[in-house]
Amino acid sequence: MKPLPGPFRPGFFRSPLRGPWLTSVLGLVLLLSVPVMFLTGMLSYTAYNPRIGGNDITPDAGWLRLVFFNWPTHPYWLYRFTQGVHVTLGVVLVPVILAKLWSVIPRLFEFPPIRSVAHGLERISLLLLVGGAVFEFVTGILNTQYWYPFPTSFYTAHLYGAWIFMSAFVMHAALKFPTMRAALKSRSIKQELRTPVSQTVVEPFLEGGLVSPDPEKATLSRRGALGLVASGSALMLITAVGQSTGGSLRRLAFLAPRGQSLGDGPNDFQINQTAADVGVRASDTGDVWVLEVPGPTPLRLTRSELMAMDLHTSHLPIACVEGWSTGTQRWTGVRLRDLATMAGVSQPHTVFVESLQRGGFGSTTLAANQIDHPDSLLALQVNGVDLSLDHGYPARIIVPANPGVHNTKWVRKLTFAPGH
Ligand SMILES: Nc1nc2c(c(=O)[nH]1)N[C@H]1C(S)=C(S)[C@@H](COP(=O)(O)O)O[C@H]1N2
Ligand SMILES: [Mo]
Repeated sequence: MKPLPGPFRPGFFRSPLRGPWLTSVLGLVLLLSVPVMFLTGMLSYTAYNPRIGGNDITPDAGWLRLVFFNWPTHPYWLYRFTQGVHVTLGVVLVPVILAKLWSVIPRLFEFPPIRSVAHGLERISLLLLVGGAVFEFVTGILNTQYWYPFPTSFYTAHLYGAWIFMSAFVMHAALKFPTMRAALKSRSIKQELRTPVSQTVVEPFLEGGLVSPDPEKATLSRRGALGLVASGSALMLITAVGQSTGGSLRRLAFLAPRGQSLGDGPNDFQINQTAADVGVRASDTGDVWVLEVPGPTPLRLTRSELMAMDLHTSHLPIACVEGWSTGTQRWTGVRLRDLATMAGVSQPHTVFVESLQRGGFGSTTLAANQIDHPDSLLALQVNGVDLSLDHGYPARIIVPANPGVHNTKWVRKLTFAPGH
């Protein structure tokens, strides 16, 4: 028989580091972190409160959204935290995923590709595992970079992809757990982290295993390989995390498109979409603007009438689904619950918020707990001055723990639905 071509030939991949131990160390990191990605990702769907109004961004997904409760308003930094973890951890795991794929690449070229029914099923599950992982990381990172080259809704694609990835992940983890345990016990990590390249030897060869039948001499120790992955992840961490945490790390967040500071003025913090981006004209926000609040006592309030009302100040961040946060700003405005009372709606069930912007993110529905919170405002000012047009002048929503996208800018109408 002719020898198999290229990578299909056993012995084509010759790294002496490749073997069950290294794969298992990387596998353990993913075993601990991928469930955190899944949990924080699912919480993001809950945070949109899809059960009320038109908030559902993944219609038809049914129970796949795993939404069991309305999103809380305490602690006020909740969404900043869960979404910051989701996006930052996602970026930090990229080097680990790449290393894990490198460590098992000979498997891709197994020959014959399918040896039995059981082997065929295992190969399909690996296709879903690797395909699912690559799909989730690629779509997630493209989304944080505001680049949408995919034909369908990001939210729907990322949600369905997550289920495919997680199903294959759970199966893979269960099947490989004994192998991983045995491999991790086969050498001590402490010892391995002390072994220089000159003493780095290949793991015992097993027919059909990951170890090369024809290994080269080591040019890198396992310590070096793990160090390379860890430094890659550390680099990703420091160039991403500042977009959520703020502080001095923010200046380093150069991988984050909305991450870095924009200046020191009261309105100088991140803007997601400017008024011009979404077609809101300054002329619609001047003297012609009134806030409409239908109800038993319908209200039509000018901006100066709103400014003359009982004003309240809240210290809250805006936290976007893309992972960045503006940090805490000082917002001043009228409490949503006061507006409901004035319009004659007691204990409102929801409020439908409409913006001068038609379509896009121009409307949202807030839940009863969000309306009731004393820090939930129709904000008129930020950091002691009027909102800038790009931050939502004449008035915008700000609610504790709310995903940024539901803090609607350029509000023109609030419709409170009576409770039961
Ligand atoms: N009307 C309207 N409101 C909006 C948006 C929008 O596009 N249109 N963007 C939302 C999103 S996605 C975020 S993260 C926040 C950002 O607020 P900022 O631009 O003031 O930082 O505004 C929200 N409010
Ligand atoms: Mo956002």
